[in-house]
Amino acid sequence: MYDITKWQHIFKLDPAKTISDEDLDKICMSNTDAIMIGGTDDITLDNVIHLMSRVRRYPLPLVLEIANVESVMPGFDFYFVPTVLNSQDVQYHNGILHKALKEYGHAIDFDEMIFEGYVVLNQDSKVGQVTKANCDLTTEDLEAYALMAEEMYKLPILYLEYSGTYGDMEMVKAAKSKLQSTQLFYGGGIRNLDDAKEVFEIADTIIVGNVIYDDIKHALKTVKIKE
Ligand code: 1GP
Repeated sequence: MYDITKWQHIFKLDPAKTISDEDLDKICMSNTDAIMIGGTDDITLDNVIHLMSRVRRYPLPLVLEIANVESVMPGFDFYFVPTVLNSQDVQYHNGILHKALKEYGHAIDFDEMIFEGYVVLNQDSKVGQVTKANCDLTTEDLEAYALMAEEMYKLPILYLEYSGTYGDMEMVKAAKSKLQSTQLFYGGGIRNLDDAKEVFEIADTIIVGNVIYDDIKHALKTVKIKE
């Protein structure tokens, strides 16, 4: 019912962080295309269900970006399943996924599952550390990952994850240059509308996270890329 390929802007909410009802209302009524619930640390069944029930009152697509098997629950429109292409730990390629499918494969509606190729580009970020990502990449390295996503794995999404820091636009351009069918997501360090516009000139979809929690006014303005 929802067409992910048309999404241009996503707000990512971290279930381990606190957001007031007032700010949540502004985020959900902001004309963003979707809300994604996701994070790296302290993602539990309890905090995911709590945030989901608060966001569910609003008529917009809701995605769970799966951080661990323990916090997965029914009730989302989509489940984004990351595979970290530059992780040096096989768990983050397909190890966790294998375990999950072994246990729950019979009960999964695969139409709701979206496989998301991740390239983590901020070594100091939590996700960089946890997944043991090799972030020391040249534009040629990144182009090869983009080809891997587009031509080999045929992934619907390639997500450049700069989490917490604003990325190198030359890298974003390099990834984009190899993509046609695969949708390019960019997340990391978008703090205001100017950042959002710059990234959105290259990427298909931008993800705005942290700034929601420390500068809601500027966070809301990033949605203006859609105008
Ligand atoms: C994090 O890509 C998202 O997973 C967004 O990054 O929190 O830096 O906006 P920021």
